[in-house]
Amino acid sequence: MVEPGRRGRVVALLANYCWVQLDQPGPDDISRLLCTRRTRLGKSGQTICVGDWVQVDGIDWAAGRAAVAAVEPRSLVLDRPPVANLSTVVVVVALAEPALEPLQLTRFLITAERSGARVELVFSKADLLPHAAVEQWLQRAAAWGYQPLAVSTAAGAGLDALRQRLSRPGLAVLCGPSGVGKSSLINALIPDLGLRVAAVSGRLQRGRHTTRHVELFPLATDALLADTPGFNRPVLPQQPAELIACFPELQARLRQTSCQFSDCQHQGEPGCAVGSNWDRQALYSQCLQDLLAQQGRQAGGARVEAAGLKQRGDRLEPRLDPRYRQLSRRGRRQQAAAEFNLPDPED
Ligand SMILES: Nc1nc2c(ncn2[C@@H]2O[C@H](COP(=O)(O)OP(=O)(O)OP(=O)(O)O)[C@@H](O)[C@H]2O)c(=O)[nH]1
Ligand SMILES: [Mg+2]
Ligand SMILES: [Zn+2]
Repeated sequence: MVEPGRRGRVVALLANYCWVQLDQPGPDDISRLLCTRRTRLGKSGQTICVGDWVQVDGIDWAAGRAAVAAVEPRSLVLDRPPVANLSTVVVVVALAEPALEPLQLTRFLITAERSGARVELVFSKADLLPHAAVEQWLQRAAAWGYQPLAVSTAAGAGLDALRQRLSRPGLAVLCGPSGVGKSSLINALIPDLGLRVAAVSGRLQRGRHTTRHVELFPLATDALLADTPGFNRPVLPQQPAELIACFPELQARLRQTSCQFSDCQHQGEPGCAVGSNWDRQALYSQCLQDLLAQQGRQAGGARVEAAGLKQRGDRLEPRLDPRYRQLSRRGRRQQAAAEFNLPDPED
């Protein structure tokens, strides 16, 4: 008998395989299959992402294997960490160890806002700061337009409130720097999971990139949590308008009084409705500068490339035919990291 195809969701991605959790369990209650992907899919350029809804066929129940035959259209997508069909991004930053960097936090919030998903903000390791300092951060972030939570897995604080927020149906993706306690939080919310965690190290108490893959875990009925590898520097959008859309407090001001300049970058220019007396104004300006610098580099790079040249340090060199180009050691490291879905070694 030919086993008909089944629908499921990609819950983890390895180099050439993925784990698919089936909508309906099969014989012997098998609900998870290790799947390759049909070459046809690869040829059509269709990628597979954790969170994807897929059709699998060629099921071998005894071996627990199958192949992904089709990927359903995605609703929301988060680029980094790569997750499809999410409903919430939970930005997690530690109040200490590693120290909270407001610019880094803002970059994570921008990434979260850009995804179009609901955004939650969690301050972890609340046990490491005095109560008043924790309160101060909560109030600051509330003024930005968030309803932040302070949690501590060490003291068991704030976990019930977090569980409640994340238990609604959908997929919530925890993202943030390495070492802030994302895996620890998921361990605290889902007993017996036993995800690997590791102590922060060094003078700056940085994380050690313990989690290496995105993986989905069930928290409640229809509610999934994604653990992801930490990274340090989320990318910015390409255009100032996109950046402006990622600051809720700026949006709130613009809803009250629209700015008289249609292409205003709201940097506190005279006559700008937004003004400059808002908490994240300097952070916003920094992001805007970084974005414009990145635009400049891209434009410069495109001009250099069009001339068949490449930038090497401060010199321009003829570009080699890709067939003859040897990857630098750093290039090889980055390629290996990309293949195995590891964090960018440059982070
Ligand atoms: N003091 C304190 N330490 C915590 C808390 N939560 C986690 N930690 C510690 O922080 C360290 C890093 O935790 P992880 O859960 O591995 O951090 P992560 O965010 O998953 O890190 P990556 O997987 O590298 O992205 C571990 O030593 C944890 O024990 C907390 O609430 N308080
Ligand atoms: Mg982790
Ligand atoms: Zn303005």
